[in-house]
Amino acid sequence: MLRTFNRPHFQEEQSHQISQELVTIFEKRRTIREFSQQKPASSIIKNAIKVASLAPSGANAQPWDFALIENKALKEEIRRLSEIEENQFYHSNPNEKWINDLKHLHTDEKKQFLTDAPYLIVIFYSHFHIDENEQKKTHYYAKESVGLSTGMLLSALHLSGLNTLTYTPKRMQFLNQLLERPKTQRAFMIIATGLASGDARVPSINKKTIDEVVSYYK
Ligand code: IYR
Repeated sequence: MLRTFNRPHFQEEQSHQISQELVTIFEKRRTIREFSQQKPASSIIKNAIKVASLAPSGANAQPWDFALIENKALKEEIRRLSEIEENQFYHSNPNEKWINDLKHLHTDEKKQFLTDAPYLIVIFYSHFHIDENEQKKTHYYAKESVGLSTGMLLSALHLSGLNTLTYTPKRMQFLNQLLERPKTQRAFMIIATGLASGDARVPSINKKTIDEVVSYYK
């Protein structure tokens, strides 16, 4: 069924001003690896997840599922299992080129942020679900959809004043066992969030300019 869309009022001047402010705000977003112990209210994280859950998705299947983790023992276990994965990654010959490409980011197999950050959000997605009539329902474009949702989550957290780290150990199956997720769910990403520590450092990297990323067809 279709219904009328309540079109928001568009005022070009205001729209332009907001778009300009967003550029300034998002230019300040950085991936943070050093977190303070200070814990923002969980309501902020929950609201950001609510925003993420409003993302568009293939056939509106909403193929995402979020695990919001504050539990200390669970974070320690995620860190322990991630560091096992990372030890293999950083000390394996076939990954030499990849590791070399990461040098400027100063990452290594130690993942202290997984225990320092007050919150870890694990985003899962699935390619199908079984509905109430035992019918298999496909989630079209599940990975694209969960990518959109994750982008909205990062944006919502950033606009709420929180810092984030996107983390993807090469193999994430251990998260299924640990978080008691069905086999149909796949871990997409771990987001560590909270506030950067006062002395947090970030790599000196540049983003491409607008003209490097857009071609105009007028
Ligand atoms: N998962 C590893 C390696 C790593 C991979 C990419 I691509 C990065 O942008 C950064 C790190 C790690 O987190 O150390």
